[in-house]
Amino acid sequence: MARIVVDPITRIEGHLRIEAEIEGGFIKDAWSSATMFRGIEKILRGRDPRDAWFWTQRFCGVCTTVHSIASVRAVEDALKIKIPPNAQLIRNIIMGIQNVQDHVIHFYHLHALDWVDITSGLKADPTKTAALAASLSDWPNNSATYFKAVQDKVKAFVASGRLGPFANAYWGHPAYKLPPEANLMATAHYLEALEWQKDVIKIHAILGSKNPHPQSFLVGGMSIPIDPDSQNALNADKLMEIKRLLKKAQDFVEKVYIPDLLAVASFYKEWAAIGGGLGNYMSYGEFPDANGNLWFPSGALLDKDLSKVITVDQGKIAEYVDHSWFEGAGTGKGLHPFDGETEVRYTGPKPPYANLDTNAKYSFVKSPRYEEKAMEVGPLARILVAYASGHKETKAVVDLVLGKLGVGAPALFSTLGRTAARGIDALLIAQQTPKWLDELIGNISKGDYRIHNNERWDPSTWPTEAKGYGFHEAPRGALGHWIKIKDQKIQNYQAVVPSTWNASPRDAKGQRGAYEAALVGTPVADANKPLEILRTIHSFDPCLACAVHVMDVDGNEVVRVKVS
Ligand code: NFE
Ligand code: MG
Repeated sequence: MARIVVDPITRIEGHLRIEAEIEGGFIKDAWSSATMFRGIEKILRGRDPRDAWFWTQRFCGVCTTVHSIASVRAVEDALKIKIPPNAQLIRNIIMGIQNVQDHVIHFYHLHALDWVDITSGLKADPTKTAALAASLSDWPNNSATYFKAVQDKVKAFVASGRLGPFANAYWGHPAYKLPPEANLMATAHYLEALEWQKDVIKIHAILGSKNPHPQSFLVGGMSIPIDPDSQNALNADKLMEIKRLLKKAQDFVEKVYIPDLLAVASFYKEWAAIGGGLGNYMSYGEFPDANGNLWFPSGALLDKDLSKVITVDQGKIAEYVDHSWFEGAGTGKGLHPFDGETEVRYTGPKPPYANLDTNAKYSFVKSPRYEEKAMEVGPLARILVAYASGHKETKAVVDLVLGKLGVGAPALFSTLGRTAARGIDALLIAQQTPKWLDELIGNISKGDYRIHNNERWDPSTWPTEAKGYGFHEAPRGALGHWIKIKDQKIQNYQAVVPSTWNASPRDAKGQRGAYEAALVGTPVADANKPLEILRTIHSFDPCLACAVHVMDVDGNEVVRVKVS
């Protein structure tokens, strides 16, 4: 049996190593390993809880805001702070555009090249490409001249021999199925999305002074003043600029991303039966209104059963370290995050090594479980939970997409389903975010400028001991921060992030994590070029920086695929 290693899997954030056993052209078993560590959870101990969001935000530079919102929510939960409606709406807008931008970047820049062969696009007929694009949407750039210009640009790039981001790919692989025109169209949109994403995220600069890592979060609300008469506050000009950028975001998702997604998916329908994996899904729900009611519902599904949505209880979450490079409790029995530990101890082989001992510890990611069950989190989980809960907007879009692809709901339990759900998520949020802006404008026009609740700002008003948790549906799924406060200081802080769930190694019972389970049964045409592994793993949009709350310290390893 061949054991192949992909390390690091390219186009992800952080270092992820996959080892897979292949037999008869299919993956028989797989192991997911995170190969780097930092440990911000420990750095937080003893600090002021009001500062925690600023530190946790640095877990990652990709989902840059998500660890700030989870953190301020955890502290607000612990200290029983209710934030003003305008702060809630501004948070929703910041998180909403973060999700939309992140999903578009994932589709075009981190995932598309698993499905799109750029080199094939060089052979496309620009006139036919324009006709194809025009049949899908009325996007203004659908002209033959435009596609010819893109083709010439990419040809010049290839001729220069400096391929940059396009260098490490399996061009010409038989698993690429798109006709040249579809490849050229997607390549053009890859380049357009680069420009688009830097523009729409200016909303973070307006509401948070910068991106990545907006600066205006605050326990109790936000620190951005609202004053229609001041140039230094959130005023009418700035609100109109946000409106314009939200429209730009929505237009691109509706007229480029979704049509491309449907066009690409229609050539890869066999992937609706590959990569399903665990079949257990969990979403924490997101986008609270002024009363804290969530727009996307929270819930969990087990064994692909859409008829029963389980209520999520954070008390049922525990992390195991049986196969993770940590010591202490959490072995054999999971630790609830309030009592979680981060005692790192690397016991793996010294690099360079051929294989990890996957019977022992083999990752810096812990294994979170819900009632001892491995769960998949992410846009697919979010959309399935919303769909199964009868969420009106989600149901309408999901049924539309399934209808256009001519497949039923079970097709969603797959690699293709994961990729489609991310687009559906982006569309739903892109259409909803302008409504939160309108609500905010409505509040301001009625004279409500409240943005921060400072009743508990002074630590002398706090109880001696308090604990709380903060949930957020990050682009990659269910994110939770747990905090224990003692004598006004952080006593313990634990984060269980989306990629921790999905990238987790085996637990005490030997149950696979979501990536591992999804790979089992995946066909691999050429073990030397395991494009199919990239497709399924990238469909989760892995972020290992988040998963172990780390940063790459050496950053000098290139793709290594080994067959033994
Ligand atoms: Ni670094 Fe993150 C998101 C979080 S994934 S990207 O979305 O939390 O683990
Ligand atoms: Mg953690």
